[in-house]
Amino acid sequence: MTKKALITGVTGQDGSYLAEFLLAKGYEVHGIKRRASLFNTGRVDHIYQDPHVTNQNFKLHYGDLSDTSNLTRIIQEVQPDEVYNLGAQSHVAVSFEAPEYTADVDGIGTLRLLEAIRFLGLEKKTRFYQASTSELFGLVQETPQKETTPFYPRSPYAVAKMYAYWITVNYRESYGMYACNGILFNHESPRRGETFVTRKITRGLSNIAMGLESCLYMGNIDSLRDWGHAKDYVRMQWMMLQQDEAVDYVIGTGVQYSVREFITWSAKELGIELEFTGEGVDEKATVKSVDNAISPAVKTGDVIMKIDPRYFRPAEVETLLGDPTKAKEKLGWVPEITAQEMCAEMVADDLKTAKRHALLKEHGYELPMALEG
Ligand code: NDP
Ligand code: GDR
Repeated sequence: MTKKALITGVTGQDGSYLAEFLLAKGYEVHGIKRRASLFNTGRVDHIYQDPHVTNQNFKLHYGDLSDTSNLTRIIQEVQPDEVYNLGAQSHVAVSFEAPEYTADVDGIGTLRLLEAIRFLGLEKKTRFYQASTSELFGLVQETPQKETTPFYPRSPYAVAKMYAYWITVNYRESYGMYACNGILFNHESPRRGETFVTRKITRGLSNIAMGLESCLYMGNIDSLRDWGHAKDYVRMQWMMLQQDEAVDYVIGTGVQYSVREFITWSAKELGIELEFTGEGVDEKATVKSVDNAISPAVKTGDVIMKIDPRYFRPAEVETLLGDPTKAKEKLGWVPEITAQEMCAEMVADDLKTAKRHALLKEHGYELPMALEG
């Protein structure tokens, strides 16, 4: 029997990689996409199947995590073996701007899915994966963080995800559902949203290399993160639903770097050596040397990174470092791609786009250059 999976957030970074992964495993994959005034399926367009010409095994449904009846109807229609709840307002800084919406979608949205599964009598059939997060650890109580580390959320996003975490545990314990949390540390890729820090850096510096922008404005570059590759992490999401019993796992690499280091690596990939001077809001990065074959628009002495306090958060998570020992020992999961390899892949991809845009600009076409972070 072909297994059926339903993915919320299929148009996002993880959703797109997970859909590819499950299709390759022979699943029939259903995804929930939001109605938007512009196309928002860029990350899954390459796996789109025209219902008029194929026997579809990848199907998209309009829906929203804020809409109970919609979610219930989709689950009833699909009768999924596995539900992956990846949909969320996933930007921590934005959650301070839209706390109520974030609570509704990220917190109550999870309850809506679990309740739909229960209401439809699918609690013994449908396995449930919840996209939990290292942000739960927030103001860290122990380093490195593992499954037993106490939570201390520091943003409306993290507080909403904490509700989602516990309601998932509660439905497992109350109704015997196979429901589990992957507590995932930051993971990135060329498909990462443009306003998350890694992609903001790789895209911004690539644009600077090609003369499309002149300076990257950053927030707290002292921040420390445990960065992995999204491809490694979606494999683990699937593995977590294939066990004899539902168990929560921390997924990280066990290695930590600063945002400043990520800037340094990205610049190096572009043939640029940087010097950081100044402190706090006065810190800046100046070009010490440059290989103009890679970055034709950059000169020695250019200041290409400055701090802009508007990117500081009302409450910051300064440091996160995962201890994935349990996942390694019990599931045999190990990340295959290092943060540096991932950074190189992201820069290569963004540089390709920047070159294309530079060519368009040279020929008189206007480009949208929004760089909010
Ligand atoms: P993205 O922001 O790339 O994707 C989020 C997805 O959720 C998008 O498809 C988005 O749709 C969808 N979405 C947003 N709001 C709603 C809504 N109201 N109803 C239905 N769908 C909605 O996130 P990632 O792929 O990076 O992350 C996947 C999940 O994992 C998220 O829940 C995130 O919070 C969590 N997580 C992510 C980590 C990371 O480092 N990437 C680490 C730990 C947890 P649209 O495309 O239309 O915007
Ligand atoms: P995070 O990711 O908040 O950890 O949440 P993000 O990449 O946004 O920030 C990481 C760290 O970098 C600092 N930072 C900046 N961040 C952004 N976005 N823009 C900037 O200009 C900037 N300058 C410095 C931040 O302050 C922060 O400390 C991500 C999301 O994917 C969540 O959904 C997920 O749950 C967690 O990772 C694990």
